[in-house]
Amino acid sequence: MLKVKILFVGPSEAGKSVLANFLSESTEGIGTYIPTQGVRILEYENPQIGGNGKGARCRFELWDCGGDQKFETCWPALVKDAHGVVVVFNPGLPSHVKEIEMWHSYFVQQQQLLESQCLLIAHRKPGSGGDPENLNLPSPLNRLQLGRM
Ligand SMILES: Nc1nc2c(ncn2[C@@H]2O[C@H](COP(=O)(O)OP(=O)(O)OP(=O)(O)O)[C@@H](O)[C@H]2O)c(=O)[nH]1
Ligand SMILES: [Mg+2]
Repeated sequence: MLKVKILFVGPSEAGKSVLANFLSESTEGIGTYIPTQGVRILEYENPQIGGNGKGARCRFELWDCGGDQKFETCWPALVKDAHGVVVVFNPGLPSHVKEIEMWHSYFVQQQQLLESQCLLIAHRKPGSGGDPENLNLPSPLNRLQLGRM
């Protein structure tokens, strides 16, 4: 079976755990903020991706990483053998927009991952400002695929 390791990284409180729970259909929903300590690994199987419907299956590991930089010593272990990196941030917070350069630099550029292996997600929480349509990201972030939610 095809195995895919995807990292969710980015600033604290960006919504990484909420998105990872949603994708893995975990029953944990939106609620009180519980900072991720180091990493949580969520697994799920998708029978459609990577196959022709004849039984080929894909097993995803979502590595939901804590955004606190005190976990930096764990980063080499987290990024090992990753196939893709999703950088989640809140476009309404200038500090987040600044911080994602660091996340991209360590988790993508320094690992020699391709730009096509990285996805930025501008995750706007209800009530927070910022217009994700008018994001002016500096190079090389402006060349990456950007998802808005
Ligand atoms: N209402 C609402 N709340 C959200 C949404 N996304 C995230 N939140 C809230 O924002 C807070 C932080 O979300 P998390 O997903 O835990 O943030 P995180 O990026 O995993 O943070 P760290 O683990 O510290 O890196 C939580 O209280 C969530 O419930 C959303 O789309 N809507
Ligand atoms: Mg988290």
